[in-house]
Amino acid sequence: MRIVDARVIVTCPGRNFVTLKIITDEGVTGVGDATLNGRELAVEAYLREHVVPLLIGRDPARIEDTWQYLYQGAYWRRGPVTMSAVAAVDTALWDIKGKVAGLPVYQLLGGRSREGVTVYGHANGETVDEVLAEVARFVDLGYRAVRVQSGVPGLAKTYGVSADKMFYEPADAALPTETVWSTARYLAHTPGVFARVREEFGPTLRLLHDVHHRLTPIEAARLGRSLEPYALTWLEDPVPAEFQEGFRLIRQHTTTPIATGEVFNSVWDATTLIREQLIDYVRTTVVRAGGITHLRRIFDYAALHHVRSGSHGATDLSPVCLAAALHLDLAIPNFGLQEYMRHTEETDAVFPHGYHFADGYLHPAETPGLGVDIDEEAAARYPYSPAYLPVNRLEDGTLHPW
Ligand code: KDG
Ligand code: MG
Repeated sequence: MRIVDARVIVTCPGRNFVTLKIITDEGVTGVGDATLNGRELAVEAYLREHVVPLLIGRDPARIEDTWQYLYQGAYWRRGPVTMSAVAAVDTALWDIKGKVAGLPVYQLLGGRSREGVTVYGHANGETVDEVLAEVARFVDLGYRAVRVQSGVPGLAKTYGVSADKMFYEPADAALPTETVWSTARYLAHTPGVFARVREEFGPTLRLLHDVHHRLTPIEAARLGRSLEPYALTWLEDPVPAEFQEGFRLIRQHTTTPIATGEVFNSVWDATTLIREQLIDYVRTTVVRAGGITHLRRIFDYAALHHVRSGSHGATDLSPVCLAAALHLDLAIPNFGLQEYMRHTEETDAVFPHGYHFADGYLHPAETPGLGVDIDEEAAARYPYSPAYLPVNRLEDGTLHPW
C-alpha cells in the first residue's frame, strides 16, 4: 500500500479547524487534526508545502519511521507548528492502520484498560450563584468531574467564563481583544467559590480549576494551600510552564495536585516536571504533541513516575483529535481524566464520529480506525475566518499571560 495523495482542509464551522486527510492507492483513507488556535494557517502551509510532498509514495504502515523522518528529518525539531503538523500525519496513519487491521485503534495500543473514559466539563458563571447552577447542570448531565471557573469582582472579564456555557470559544475576534487582570482580586475571591461549591455538592464530586498560567510560583503555592480544604482533583497551569524548576516551589508548600502541559509539544517540555514528580497530571494532547506515537511516549514516561494523563480537550481540539485521544485514554495504564468541551452541531456535522458520552464517560467508536471522518462537502461551506486568542494586561497596562 502507498500514499498517493494528502489534502489539507481548512474549515470554520463556528471556529477554525485544520485537518489532514491521507489517501492510499487502495482507497483506504485516514484523518489527523492539525489545528493550532489563532495560528491555523501556519500549520496549513507547513503541511501543504513541506510535508505533503514527502508523504507521496510512502508506505502508510510505517508509522514510527514516518514520525522519525518528519521529526529528525526537518532538523528544526519541536515547536507547536512542526509538532501539530507531525501529529496530523501520525494520527492519520494510525487511522489507516486500524482500518487495514479491521480494529479500533485502542486495540492496536494494547486494548482497553478501563470501561470508559472519565471526562470533565466546564461549569462557569459571572457570580457564585451562577457557578453553582452550572455545576448542578453538569452533575445532572451525568458528569463525574467538573471544572469550576468564576467571574472575579472588579474584573470585567475572566478566563473561563463565557456567555455560551456549553461551547466556550476564546478566539473571539479578527484581531486580539484585550482583557485586564488582577492577581490580588483573583486570590481574594477564588477560595470562597470552592467553599460554596463543596458546601452545596459535598466532598466526593471531583472538582478542578484552571489558573491559565497567571501566577508566580509563590502565588500559586498560596492559592494551592488555600484550596486544600476543598480537595481539588487538580489545579491547572498555575504558572507559565516554560520554567519547569519553578514548580519545585509550589510543591514545597501545597498538597493540592497540579496539572500542566496544554502548551507542551514534546516530552522534552516535561522531563524535569515528571522525573521529579513536580506535577500529578500531564495535560498535552494528540495534536499538540506529535500525534498518538509521541503522546504515548510522554504518557509512558509519566507512568514510570506515577504521573497521570489529563488530555486537553477544549473546543479548539477538533473531533478528530478528541477521537484519537479517547483511544489512547482507554489503553494507557496511567489515565487520569479527559477534558470534554462539547463541539457545536455545525462542527459535529462536519466531523461525523462514532464516539459518544454516557453516564460521565466518553466511549470511542468500535469501528475500525479512529471512528471519525471529515465531510469535505460540508467543510467547504465554512471558509476560514481569522480569529485570535485574547491578550491580557495588568491594571497598570503591563502585558501578562492570558
Ligand atoms: O486555545 C486555547 C484553549 O485551548 C485554552 O484556553 C483552553 O485552557 C484551556 C483548557 O484547559 O481547556
Ligand atoms: Mg487549560
